[in-house]
Amino acid sequence: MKALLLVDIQNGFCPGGNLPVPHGDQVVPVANKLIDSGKYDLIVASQDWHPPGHGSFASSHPGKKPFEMGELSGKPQMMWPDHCVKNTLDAELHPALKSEEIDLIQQKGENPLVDSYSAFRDNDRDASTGLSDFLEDQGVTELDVCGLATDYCVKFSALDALEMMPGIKVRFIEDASRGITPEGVAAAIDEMHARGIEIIDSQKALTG
Ligand code: VGL
Ligand code: ZN
Repeated sequence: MKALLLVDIQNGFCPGGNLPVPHGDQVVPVANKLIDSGKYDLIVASQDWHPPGHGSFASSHPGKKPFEMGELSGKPQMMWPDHCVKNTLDAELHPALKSEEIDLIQQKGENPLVDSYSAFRDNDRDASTGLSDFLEDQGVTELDVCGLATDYCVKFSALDALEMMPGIKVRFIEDASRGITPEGVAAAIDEMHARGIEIIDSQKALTG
């Protein structure tokens, strides 16, 4: 069983959103091609889904500005702009994404006291979302991962997939992903590659 994981392709991470990833919307047509390809038995998407006043928001920490480091529950935490507040337009999947074809939407980031970059578990590696159990129950042995943002949620999701589902083959689809900073993207790709994730482009995913 082969699955596609579309990470956080939400308005909030696209131009015009509250935490825009440069050219984030450019992943949408590529993701749609992958969705329509017939190559995947299962398509899942993650959705960053924060309560108002989430502890990862700079606005929840007096004196802190977005993109500074701060602390959350005693641990270092990047201070983000308010983003992807649940039940707002910012948190909705991009309207052009073919979401009718998505089999499961995994929400994450609801606990105000811990951030959750990965679709599989929170940043403390404590609470599992249940996505790894779901994929294992479905018999998934190959997982292609792409979306937003390469240097945060995509990277942590891909690494957790590898770690939490022993034996699974994980590939990262580079041109179906965008990151927050170029240095962050380069480091994320190096780290994924070093851990055994194959770095591919969508052409390979569609044909190979
Ligand atoms: C993300 C920062 C904060 C992401 C989510 O989807 O990469 N980044 N929340
Ligand atoms: Zn978030």
